[in-house]
Amino acid sequence: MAGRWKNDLTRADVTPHAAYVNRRQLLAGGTALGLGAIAGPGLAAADPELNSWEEITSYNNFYEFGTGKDDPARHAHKMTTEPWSIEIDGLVERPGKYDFSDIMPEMAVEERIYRFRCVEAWSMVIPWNGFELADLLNMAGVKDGAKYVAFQTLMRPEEMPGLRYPVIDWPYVEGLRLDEAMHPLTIMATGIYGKPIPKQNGAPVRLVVPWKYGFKSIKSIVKITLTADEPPTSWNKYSAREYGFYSNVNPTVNHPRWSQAEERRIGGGLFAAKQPTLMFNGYEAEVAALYDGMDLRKFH
Ligand SMILES: Nc1nc2c(c(=O)[nH]1)N[C@H]1C(S)=C(S)[C@@H](COP(=O)(O)O)O[C@H]1N2
Ligand SMILES: [Mo]
Repeated sequence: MAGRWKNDLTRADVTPHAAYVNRRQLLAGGTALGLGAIAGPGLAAADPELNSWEEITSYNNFYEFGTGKDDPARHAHKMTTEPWSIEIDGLVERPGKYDFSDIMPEMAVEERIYRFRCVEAWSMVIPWNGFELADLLNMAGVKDGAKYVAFQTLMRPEEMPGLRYPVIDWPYVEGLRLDEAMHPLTIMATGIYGKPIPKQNGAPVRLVVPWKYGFKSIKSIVKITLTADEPPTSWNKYSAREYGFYSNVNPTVNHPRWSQAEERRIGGGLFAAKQPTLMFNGYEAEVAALYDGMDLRKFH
């Protein structure tokens, strides 16, 4: 299984406009963290299982722009993303407002081809560009006593028509345990297919945690707070029974209203068979140790 996935997810060549600092790819199974699967340019044709630019940028969840899958693509252009800053505060050595244009030169941007699994049981394979969240947190300096990381999305009603509807308690907030945040698979994505990340996907910078359900991967981040206690998260506040703080992809723990055993791959076509959902979305070898001894049903 690991071998199959490795091959499926390796895109042997990149689009011509792509320029990467380096092209480490972190895939499920068999690939050593950080070292493996450096695909040289010009090896083979594009992997057919990679979702297309069109699919990735036209079927979205970004409720600040509306709850329809096409609302983000229709409305996100209204969001101003320049200038952009991220306030980093709480238990850090160097709190402050970090300008995005000052952060970027300090970060090593690389391509990460990840499976992406929404809690609604659809999935994609996305070639992100981004940097490790750990590098950003280390830039701010994590203080002893910090155990969690809280994230917040931009809340600007003039530019975000979905904020008129109290679907969730705005602003959108998310959180990770510090060890999850520091894990090398956890990235801040700034691009897709070597291009700047489109606004509907969370420009200019959004979280991507590939072993968790998609809603953990909070978009258009303006604030990061290091805390001692577990921070509130939007979907957990909405319904704690349905959406836990952890929300690790787990085919054996169903959503109260639907099964999580299988998923529909976007772009697979109307009659395509659903595919089995993988434990930790296929990243079990890399992340299972984070949850040693935890009851994954209780901490869902
Ligand atoms: N701020 C914010 N972040 C968000 C969401 C949202 O509505 N608002 N939706 C989440 C959900 S449910 C999913 S599945 C992913 C979708 O990311 P994508 O549109 O890039 O595929 O973003 C997540 N991050
Ligand atoms: Mo989602």
